[in-house]
Amino acid sequence: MKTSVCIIGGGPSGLLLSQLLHLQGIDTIVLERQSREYVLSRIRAGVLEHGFAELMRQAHCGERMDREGEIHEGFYIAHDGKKSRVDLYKYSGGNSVMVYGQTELTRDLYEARDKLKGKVIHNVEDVQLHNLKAATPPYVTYRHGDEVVRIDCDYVIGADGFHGVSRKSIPRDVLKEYEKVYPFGWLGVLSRTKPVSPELIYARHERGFALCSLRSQVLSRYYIQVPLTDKVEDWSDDQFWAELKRRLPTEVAEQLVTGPSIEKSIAPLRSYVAEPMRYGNLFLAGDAAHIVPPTGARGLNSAASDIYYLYNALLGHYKHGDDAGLDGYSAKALARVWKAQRFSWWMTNMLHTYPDSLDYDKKLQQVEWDYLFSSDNALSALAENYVGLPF
Ligand code: RFL
Ligand code: PHB
Repeated sequence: MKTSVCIIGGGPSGLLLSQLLHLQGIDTIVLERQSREYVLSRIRAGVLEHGFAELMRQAHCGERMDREGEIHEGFYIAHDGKKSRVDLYKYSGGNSVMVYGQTELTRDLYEARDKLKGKVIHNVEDVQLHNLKAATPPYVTYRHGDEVVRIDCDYVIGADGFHGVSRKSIPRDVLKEYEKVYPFGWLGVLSRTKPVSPELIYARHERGFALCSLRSQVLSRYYIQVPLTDKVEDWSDDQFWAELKRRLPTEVAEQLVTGPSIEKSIAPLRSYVAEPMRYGNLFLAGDAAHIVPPTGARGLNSAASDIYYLYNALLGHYKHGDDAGLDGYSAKALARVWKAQRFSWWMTNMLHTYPDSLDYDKKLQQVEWDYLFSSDNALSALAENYVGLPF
């Protein structure tokens, strides 16, 4: 087989890039290790930056998002038994975020790819990247049952998530990795219940962080901070709801509608960046190159900004014979990625309880609140990062 751009990974990054390029007449093949059903069963992000929502529209995938997604102009931070609102609209100069689940967004991207007869190949095994830095063009091989298939291409895009093969294809002495592992995870529950609040609540509590989020007015998503040693089986639904209530202000806890969980999982928290994001004709995008703890809702949004840069760089190459975008991709993407890292680290530190924190650290956390809610400038810094820095 032959294509212009071979994309490894059929998650949101890979699908969005393939859809945008297809609309410009640039041929792609997407290779996905899992089945479509599996990809669509993963419950992940819920908050999209306004710039990402715009990119979905540009990809002709925004119709259902605009109909069913919710525009949020603020969220709450709860601490010391009370909650304070962050007015995103006011403090970001008129911007907002879109609350729309990653599962739905991925479904929309798959449907759009089907409509245009885009080539997305599922259940591929043993993907290998070849000739990434050779004088001859690169190619990708994979196994489908007993058959080994070869795809010749101009460029390979590694959009295969944190555990993918693309980043691992870059020699160790070329790649510089930056990593921080947090000593806790998030236990998440999805339930068919009315959300406790129309806007998200990020709650700091000495027992640990909690988050009240939502997917719609009938579908709630809640998280609590748990030790890394906890297993999902350790937490019955009743135990989860009881612990969540303990960490919320009383007026919120009293309003909480509980019900059976329809999904329950634990995600460890990690910050990670791989540099550079280009190796020869391989370009990394999204979770394949960087991970943030979910506290600042930046992960999927950072993936989207990579795709924005990559899409424009590939357009430059194919439409105008101009490689400046491709040559500058890694530096440009990383500059924004590191800002998202900083913001996610700051939100995580501000809101979580650390097992070994000093009294000194606790005092600093306390003064962080006092400062945040007493300074318009501090609120503006929070708001402009949360709605998304410009691409
Ligand atoms: P994905 O979604 O991991 O997709 C990669 C795809 O590549 C496939 N793959 C391979 N395919 C072929 N060959 C191989 N060798 C392969 N290896 C892997 C995988 O099967 C998969 O389908 O990466 P992508 O597309 O870069 O998207 C990134 C986002 O998924 C991620 O950043 C977000 O989910 C992070 N995140 C959040 N981001 C936000 O912007 N806002 C949020 O509110 C938010 N909440 C979250 C989150 C992540 C969470 N978890 C579970 C880590 C909440 C949680 C709990
Ligand atoms: C979610 O709804 O899954 C969600 C929302 C905001 C976050 C993280 C996760 O910061």
